[in-house]
Amino acid sequence: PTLPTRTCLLIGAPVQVGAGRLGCDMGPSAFRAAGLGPALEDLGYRVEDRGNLTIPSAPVLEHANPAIRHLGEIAAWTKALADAAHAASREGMPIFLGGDHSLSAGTMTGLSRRATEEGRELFVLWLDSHPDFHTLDSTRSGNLHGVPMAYAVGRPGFEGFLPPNPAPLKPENVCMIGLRSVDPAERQALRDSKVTVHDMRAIDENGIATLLADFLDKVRAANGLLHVSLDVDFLDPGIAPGVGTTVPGGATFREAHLVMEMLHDTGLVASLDLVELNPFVDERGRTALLLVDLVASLMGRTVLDRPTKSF
Ligand code: B3U
Ligand code: MN
Ligand code: MN
Repeated sequence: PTLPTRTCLLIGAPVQVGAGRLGCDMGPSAFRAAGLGPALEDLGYRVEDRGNLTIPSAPVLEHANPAIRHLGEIAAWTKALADAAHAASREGMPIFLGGDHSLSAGTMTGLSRRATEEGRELFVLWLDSHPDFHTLDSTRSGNLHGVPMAYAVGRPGFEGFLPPNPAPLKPENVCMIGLRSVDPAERQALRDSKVTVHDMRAIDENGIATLLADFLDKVRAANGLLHVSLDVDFLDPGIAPGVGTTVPGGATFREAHLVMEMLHDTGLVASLDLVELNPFVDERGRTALLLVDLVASLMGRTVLDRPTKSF
């Protein structure tokens, strides 16, 4: 099968205050400089670069948890991104160029609204070393890139942030692969939720293809809309140093490409977040270039011709 659309929409989201260090605001520029647009055009897609989103000057929002930082600004980004994702998802395949992972609170909200309107369900493949499953009450760092999944699935504790999503993502439609840095409060919350979680041990024991194929079967059976959220720290820091929170023992080059190739074969991917790229700590653009190659695999680049179904 081919992807449902032949138009890719590049949408920059230079949000950086959700992360613990500055620099993710340069991510959208780095993806462009690394040749993301031309790589997609080489594969036959029409590419529309919509430039970068901006937010109006945000109100200061207070919270009982004194660790929380930049709540008003992230609320403004979440709203802007939800609207952008909702609108873009009917025009083509949006690719969100982050920006830190707080942006996914917005993209998942907008996409689940779209899915509901179409009478379908949103599914999310979360490729990350972290689950980002904190609520505003449980986060210790106060960095809001640690909360987007909790917001998207409608966990309580976001009162005063934004109105709850009327059509939240179902936890049972979420699959996390690559986990290796999980805080105690997140671990407990994941245990109590229906989110599918695969840590690095699960990858080592089963192979990443088996874990992914099980999830993709579920998405296909439900005729779901699939969103992929790719945090750079899913990858091993040895191949992807351009991220503020490197965690050792991540996905290898070959595992990452295989995931992307399998996703392409399904034809189910409707939208993509590329998050946490920090060009300030990268080495001569190598992480941005690797991500461009991974997106090319996701969008159909192959080494040789293949029979249509490969797993
Ligand atoms: N769970 C920790 C660490 C973290 C989450 N996401 C990233 N780091 N990138 C926290 O700060 O919430
Ligand atoms: Mn993340
Ligand atoms: Mn992460």
